[in-house]
Amino acid sequence: MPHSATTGNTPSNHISSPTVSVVIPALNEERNLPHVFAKLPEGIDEVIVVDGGSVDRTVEVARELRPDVVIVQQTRTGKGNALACGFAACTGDIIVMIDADGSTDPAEIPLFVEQLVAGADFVKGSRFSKGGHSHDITKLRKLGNDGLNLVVNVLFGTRFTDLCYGYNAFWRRVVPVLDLPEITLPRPTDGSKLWGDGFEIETMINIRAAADGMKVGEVGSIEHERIHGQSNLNTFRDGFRVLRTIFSEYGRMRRTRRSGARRGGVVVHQRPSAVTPDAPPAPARNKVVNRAPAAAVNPAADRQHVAHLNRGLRRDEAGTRRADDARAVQARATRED
Ligand SMILES: Nc1nc2c(ncn2[C@@H]2O[C@H](COP(=O)(O)OP(=O)(O)OP(=O)(O)O)[C@@H](O)[C@H]2O)c(=O)[nH]1
Ligand SMILES: [Mg+2]
Repeated sequence: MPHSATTGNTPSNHISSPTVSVVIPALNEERNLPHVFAKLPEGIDEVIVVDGGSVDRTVEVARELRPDVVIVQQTRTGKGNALACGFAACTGDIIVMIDADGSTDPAEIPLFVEQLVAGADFVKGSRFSKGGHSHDITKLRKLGNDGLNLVVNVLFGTRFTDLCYGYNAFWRRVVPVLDLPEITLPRPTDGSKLWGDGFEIETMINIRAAADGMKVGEVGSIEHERIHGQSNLNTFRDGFRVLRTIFSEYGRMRRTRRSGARRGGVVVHQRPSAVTPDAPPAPARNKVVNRAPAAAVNPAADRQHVAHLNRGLRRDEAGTRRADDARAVQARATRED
């Protein structure tokens, strides 16, 4: 994955009718895909299903549901690697990442797109901000999520309300800034995962977006229970990986600042929610998300949504990310314990 493209730190995104790619990592989700695809809003330009070597009919079902679906086979294992492979295959202006298990509602995509069009670089779904809710999270995981969230907010000065939720959307030009593990690196022969290939990916992406000075917004999102099948996530093992990710990202941020790659302070002040009281009711959300008439998005109102978002780096600051930083990240791609 190239690391030299421009960052997402822009004062405004200047695209009112962006094309939208949806990336869906899937591991044995044949029974859930029909529910997910049925709720995709009209006007999505590209649907990319990243298969993790499913042993069921995930790939066939995806093709039956949507003949124009792009199927990507991931290069290693884990959700993180699946997402990196999916991002690399995207051609849309905007990338939305959702799950294949029915827990994330594709009908919410327009809310994310509207915030991006209004000027955000990166928009995070949140189950715990206004308009959000989870029908799925257990008390233990909520406790863990709250604790991890607090650690991040203290260390990075952010105001995330839901660190470990994987429903995000961002401009495609943000991808290189995320510095995800190179998809062409070989799969470890001992069966372990490269750092960033597992469920820590969501935390890594969220922190890097904020620490890089992007304008980060949050959208209230309702998480549903997985419809069929079992979770691939292990609360303690993956919770520990997330904690490790937080500290490793903190070190990364400090190294980057020391190296002078960024002159400004860390830019990290999100409001709990970017959803306003006059946000459209649920049925109205299911509208065309791209190539919408200009009137579908109220620029003035949406500016207010993002006015509170963290300050983006100036373009010249953003352009100073160094190649050696990218190499350092690769060098740190350590193996799973
Ligand atoms: N391609 C691919 N997809 C994966 C892999 N692991 C998980 N996924 C997909 O990633 C999404 C989220 O995985 P889940 O197992 O539901 O984990 P989760 O949503 O984080 O956790 P729960 O809240 O317990 O469901 C689903 O669409 C999975 O099919 C993987 O190794 N490869
Ligand atoms: Mg799930």
